[in-house]
Amino acid sequence: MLLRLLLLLLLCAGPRFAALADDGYRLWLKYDLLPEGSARKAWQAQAKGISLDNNAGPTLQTAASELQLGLQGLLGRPVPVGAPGGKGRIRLRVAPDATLGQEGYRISAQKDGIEITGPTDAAVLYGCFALLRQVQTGQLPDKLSLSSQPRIQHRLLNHWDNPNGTVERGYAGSSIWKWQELPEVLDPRYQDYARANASIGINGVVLNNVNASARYLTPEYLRKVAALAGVMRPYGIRVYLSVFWAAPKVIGGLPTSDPLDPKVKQWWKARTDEIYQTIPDFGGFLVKANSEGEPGPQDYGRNHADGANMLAQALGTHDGIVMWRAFVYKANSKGDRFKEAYEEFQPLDGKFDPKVLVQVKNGPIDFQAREPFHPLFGAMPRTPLVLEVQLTQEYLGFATHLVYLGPLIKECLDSDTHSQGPGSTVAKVVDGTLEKHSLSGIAGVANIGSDRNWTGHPIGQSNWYAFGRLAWDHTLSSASIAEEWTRMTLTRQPEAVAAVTDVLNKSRDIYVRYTTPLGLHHIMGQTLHYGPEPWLAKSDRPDWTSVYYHKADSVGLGFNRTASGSNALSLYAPGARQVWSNPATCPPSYLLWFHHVGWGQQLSTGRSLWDELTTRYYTGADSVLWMQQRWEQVKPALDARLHADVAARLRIQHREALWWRDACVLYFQTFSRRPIPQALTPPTRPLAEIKQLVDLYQLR
Ligand code: BDP
Repeated sequence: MLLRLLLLLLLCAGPRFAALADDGYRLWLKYDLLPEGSARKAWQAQAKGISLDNNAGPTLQTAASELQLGLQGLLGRPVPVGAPGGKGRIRLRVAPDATLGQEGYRISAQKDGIEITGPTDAAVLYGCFALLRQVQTGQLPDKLSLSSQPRIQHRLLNHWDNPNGTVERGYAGSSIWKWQELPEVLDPRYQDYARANASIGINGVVLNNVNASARYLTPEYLRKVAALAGVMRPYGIRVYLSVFWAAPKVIGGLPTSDPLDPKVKQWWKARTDEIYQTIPDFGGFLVKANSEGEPGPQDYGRNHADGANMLAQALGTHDGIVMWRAFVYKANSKGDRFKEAYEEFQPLDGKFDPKVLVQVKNGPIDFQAREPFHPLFGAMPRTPLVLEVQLTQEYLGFATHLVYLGPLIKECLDSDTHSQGPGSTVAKVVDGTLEKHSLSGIAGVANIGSDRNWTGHPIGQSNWYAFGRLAWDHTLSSASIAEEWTRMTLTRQPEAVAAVTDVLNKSRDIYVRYTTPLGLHHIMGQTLHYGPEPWLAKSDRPDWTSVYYHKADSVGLGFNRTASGSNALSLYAPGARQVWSNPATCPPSYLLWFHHVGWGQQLSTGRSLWDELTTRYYTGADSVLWMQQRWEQVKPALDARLHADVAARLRIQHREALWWRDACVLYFQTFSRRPIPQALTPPTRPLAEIKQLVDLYQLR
């Protein structure tokens, strides 16, 4: 009796993520006991055990143990693995199925139990996590019939982690990779990281920063990378490396890194062969070249295709890919940074090796809170394009502002490039269906660090989650993902689920309102990219200033990208261009991206530009108070510690929303010379005082 009680206690205490009450470590894989009731009973009857083939490989065994772990926690009972079939058992079976691709799964209720099948071990693993999701979100097992396959082939996290443990633009502690301890010490966290990724379908991880160190290609580091690959492998995850273009010079002792030099080619070929000897399922390379001071093929008069193709040839018959980033721009005060990646890459369409994908950020500038979709989408039909989004909130308030990114990612995926007529969405470009590519990919710049809760802001976890779910299936709605995540991670209480998802769904628009309404962009604090600095006029490069982007003057505000301005609009297909080209019909949220609008100009909202701008700054900041109130309402339904943590961060968020509001309203007022609309209370502090705040943050 005592033993049984102990066992039950252990099961209910939760699975492998042994943790304090709720410190966020368990992410969405919490598996706390379901409340007593019909759902728990029904699942208990269906999940008396798990059976699988005797000769199951590591991934299938992992699938079974993950399913066991989850079900035992959720159902509060032992769920043995491996016992023979029988009624009420869950069967895992690998079986060919041409309709499911490589990674798709099918879950079906059979007469004697549930069956999870798929053409590969990884597919069954995804099916197990999908079944757990059903149980966690309160679905019932009867008439269970589910099947799903990923729409995008390579679903990757990009870590911007450095060998010394720092994370570029990381706000959740230091890197989770402990290079100095590898390969001997395998922090248990690596496995927990792998399971979290597998649970949402992420199948690849670029371990290191795009501003890469050459040392990752040394034998010493490859052994460390191999150790991590060993942890990821049973979870269907392959590892990739960002490479430093000048590695042949820096660690190879060659006089050049020219991609057409035979010795350089040979060097990369030898390195690549060595990598595959150490890591047979290595995924491939990510490259940032000739961008922001990084070396690249242009240093030798070659172009991006020359560089990418040389690496693709080095991969040879190995099963790997090259992801070559299109994030490039030169400092040219007269030009428009918006157009630069397009101008460099579009002419190279059709010139890349079949193993190369070009990786393009969601928007043309740099991960701003709202950007129009990047004009390269739809403009390179002969090249598979990887969509890169940023989960770490570099320009979105770090780990202090609550911003759920589902709507941002979705907005980009759903954008219509019109490249092949209406309906040519970014999603269809990226998943390869529009332009008939068999290779496809999507990448999220990770927001993960060594903080106990992984993401610093507890709600940041939802961005990791949403990225994975959308990478798997971009037709899911961001709202349904927010709800699913909330139920799995925070609470099962229906009103609280509704309130939290309401906050999540509106949070991105609120952030845009109090920082960069109406299509303003890149007016944040220099270098650190935190807080407002719209007055920034001097920097190492003109396109790192704010005035370059907002162009405020006595006439109005905004960047004229029409034919009378930089003409960046001409990069879009006519259908897409049309939406934005007329200031009278351009959606207000994109207005200042494309037009210099007079302060007194009446907008479609009925207000003048100045009144609309100020109103949005004010309502944005006020909406943070609304978020706080909504958050207060859910207090009884949430873990107290987690609730308090988010509440405290919301207080910072409100203070800083006021900072943004006052800074921008007062600064732009020096150009508009108009009064703050009567319904709003003017800021009480002078602009000079606010400017000092920025200095404080930037530690200058
Ligand atoms: C910018 C970041 C910089 C990155 C760069 C990139 O500020 O740290 O290295 O993007 O994506 O947003 O390469």
